[in-house]
Amino acid sequence: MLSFVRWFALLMLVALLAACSTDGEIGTDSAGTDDGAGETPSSSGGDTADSGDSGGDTSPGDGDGDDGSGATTFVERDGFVVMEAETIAIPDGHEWELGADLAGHTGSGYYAFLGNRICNGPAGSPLRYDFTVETDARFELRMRMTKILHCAFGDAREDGHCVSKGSCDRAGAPNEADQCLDEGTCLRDDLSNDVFVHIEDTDGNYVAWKDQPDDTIGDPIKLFVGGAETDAWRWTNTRNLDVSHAKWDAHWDLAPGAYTLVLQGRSQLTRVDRIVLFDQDNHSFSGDDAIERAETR
Ligand SMILES: [Ca+2]
Repeated sequence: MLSFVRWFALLMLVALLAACSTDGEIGTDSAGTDDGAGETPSSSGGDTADSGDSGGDTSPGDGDGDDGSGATTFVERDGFVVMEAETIAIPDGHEWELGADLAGHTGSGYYAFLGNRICNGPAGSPLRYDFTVETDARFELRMRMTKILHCAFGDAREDGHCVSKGSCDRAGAPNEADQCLDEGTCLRDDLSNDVFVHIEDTDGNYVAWKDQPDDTIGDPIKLFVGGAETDAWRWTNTRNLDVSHAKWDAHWDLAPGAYTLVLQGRSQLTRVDRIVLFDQDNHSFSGDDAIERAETR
């Protein structure tokens, strides 16, 4: 009888240990799921348009995994990396479209951003341009873009432009004489002129630009195109990175190696034709030259 009690107790002990072991396995599986299948935040932004200049809900390095990169790597040739915006495919669901109607573009066309509002909005719809450099140098980023005229809702001055800044709500395009004729609308020529940019290394680490303020490292940064012209192609200038209206040179000190330029949308209907990075230690930039150069890939 005693023997039976001992045998029964041993059986219960084994059953108890087995139950404990099962609990442990469940815990491990749960933690693993959290690590491996976290939800990727939406890159197309929410309803936070008109927020700050360098904001955005798309952190560098959180690529959607379907970004279309990998097929094309651009290279440095004679100090220049030359890329047509439209060479990289637009990933599914990203808010860009190929255009070709505006004359004077290079390559087969340009990309226009369809997200956000005409004033601004959060970073989203990343396009990734892989490139390599072979020179240890300071590279300057230039992008060929356009501004676009809009009719916005608001009060017009005598010349038809908006009093103050008008609204960010688009009321359509002006007529051929660049006038907004509808009641309660006015002309704006300071919109649809910027994107977000940053550079990553091959591990997805953020590569800061020269003298970048510490509190902006990791952020997509606004790059705008200036000038008075609209609906005309124009290169960004050297000092067109913008952090809360402070301007910075678009200069990165790069060691030889592989990188990715990440371009994201900011204001709606901004158009990007061509992108150049050049070794500004040893070369100078001219807009005509940058148009005539062949793509480097
Ligand atoms: Ca182009």
